[in-house]
Amino acid sequence: MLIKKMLKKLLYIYILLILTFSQSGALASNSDFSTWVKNFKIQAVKSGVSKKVVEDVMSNAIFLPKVIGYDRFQPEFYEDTYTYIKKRTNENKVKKGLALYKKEKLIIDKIEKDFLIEKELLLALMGIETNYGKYLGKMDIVSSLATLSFDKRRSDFFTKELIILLKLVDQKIIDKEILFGSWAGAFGNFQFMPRTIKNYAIDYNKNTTIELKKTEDSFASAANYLNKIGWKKNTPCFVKINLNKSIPNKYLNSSAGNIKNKKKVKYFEKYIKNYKDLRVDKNLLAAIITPDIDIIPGSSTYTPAYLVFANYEKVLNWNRSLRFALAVCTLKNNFKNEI
Ligand SMILES: [Ca+2]
Repeated sequence: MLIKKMLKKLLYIYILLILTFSQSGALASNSDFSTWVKNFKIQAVKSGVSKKVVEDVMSNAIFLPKVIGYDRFQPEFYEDTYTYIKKRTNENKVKKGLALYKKEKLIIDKIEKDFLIEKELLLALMGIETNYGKYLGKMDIVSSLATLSFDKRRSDFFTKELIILLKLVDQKIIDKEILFGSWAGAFGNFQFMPRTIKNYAIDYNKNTTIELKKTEDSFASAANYLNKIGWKKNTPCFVKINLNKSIPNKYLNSSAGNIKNKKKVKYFEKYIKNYKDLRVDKNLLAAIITPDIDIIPGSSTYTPAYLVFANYEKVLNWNRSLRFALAVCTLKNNFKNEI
């Protein structure tokens, strides 16, 4: 425990250093950033955004050093699985979700039926993404996306997102005056990135605007997204397992990028101590994940371990983090016993 605390402290110091240096270096990099904006504007116009919208939206974009700090200090990178899940699925989270459900029952039940997505899953995603709309983020999304595009780590990804965002403004699908969200450019109750808005957001109540900060449109858009990417209602997401040490290493997944070596559950029987207690169809295709291996120094290789199914990978599609998907499905299960 002491080592864990020290490690956390070191990480905090590291992040403070990053913020200090990037802020003092901000003046020096300001001209670089302006050059980047200039080039980006040309690229955006070339990809079909009107010149007027490019100028309008990009004229106020600034470099935000703290966004780089957040990018380097995501809890997915340093919190162990047990801590991560516990923090996000506690009793209070369940209580708040139930209160929201009680208030919006009619519309949430209707959306569950229309899109074949469990209300418990929708509540869990909203609870974990924004604490039921409480933390929508106040960051200027254009500047966040511009900062992350200017930064080298995931420049291509964020540049594409920013261009999509400009197109959405250009097509009047999104109002540029309301572009405030998370440091990573995500927006609304369910933290949609621009590409997600473009592909899956819908005007469910047909009042001609997509309102991702309101219940009707945001729940329906999230349900539509899950339905389209292939979430299957009433099939499992994951189960916890106790592994035998005889399990070959190749079956242990610890990267959310590529879940490998899937087999039918029954294939893994000899490697799972609690196999007989698993209440899932033993013919389902599954993979094994051991999320703490690469992140927590000295973590035991075999715990915690989970069998994950097709639905789990759909949640990874939403947010590529092994812990995020485990937390979402855990909270969903916690609701299951209450609703
Ligand atoms: Ca609407």
